[in-house]
Amino acid sequence: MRIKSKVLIIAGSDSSGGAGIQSDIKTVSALGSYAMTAITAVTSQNTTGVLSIYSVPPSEISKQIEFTSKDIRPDAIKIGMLSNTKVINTVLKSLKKIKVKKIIFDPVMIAKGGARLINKKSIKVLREKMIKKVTLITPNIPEAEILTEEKINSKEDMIKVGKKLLKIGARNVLIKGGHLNSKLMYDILLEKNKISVFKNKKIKSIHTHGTGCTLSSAIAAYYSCGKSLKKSCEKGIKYVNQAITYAPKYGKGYGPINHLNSINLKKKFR
Ligand code: PXL
Repeated sequence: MRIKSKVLIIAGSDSSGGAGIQSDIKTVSALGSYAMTAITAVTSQNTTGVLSIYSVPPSEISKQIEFTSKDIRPDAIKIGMLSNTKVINTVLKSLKKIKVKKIIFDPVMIAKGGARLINKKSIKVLREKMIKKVTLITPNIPEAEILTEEKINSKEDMIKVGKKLLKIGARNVLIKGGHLNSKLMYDILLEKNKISVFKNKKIKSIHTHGTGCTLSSAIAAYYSCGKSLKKSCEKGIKYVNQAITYAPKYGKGYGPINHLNSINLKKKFR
């Protein structure tokens, strides 16, 4: 297979392999692109929860981003876990230097089991700085609520809050509807003058660890290849839905999804 594009992932490591940078690398690779990384934090966790978080020193984060990109220029960047204000400001500074245009930011806040992945002070910096510097933000409902200090109880509320995010500076917003109490899944993309609603059947499963990370990486991979933002979201959602459907059911808690679902191994490699 010819490699389609290059994606730099700036995110935290999940030792259990289902979320974080591990899921990002698998996703980008499974969709045919080349994955590079800048690790922002190292978490020790399994499917039942997060045991500990170690934040990588900011100077090491900027070196990973800048030194790597200077040699192999990313076509797009995916950003995940940024655990504190120093890390956020460091990443912003490096992004300014490397000048990559296509950036997908997943404003990661809380892990599936409830552990905080970002401190409270950082929310303000995300809201006032970070969301303005990226092409797309992909909050789930709780994250969108925290960023806007609004409540979301319906599809209409998702649109209202999405509009508010645009108003406070986000360029494009994909609000993921998985937390809404409804039979169908609504993921809503708000671009400048266009709203797209992606409607899908909700897949009942507890094996959904890392779905957010995976989706934003899939979007970054598609977008890096030249697909439109809307097409990238549509295809990214399909990829995640398949990955949930074929989850391997590992672990005693919220298990991983199947990132490799898109791959067909050649006979000689089986
Ligand atoms: O799903 C959000 C997320 C992001 N990054 C890391 C994580 C998780 C969830 O567990 O571990 C490193």
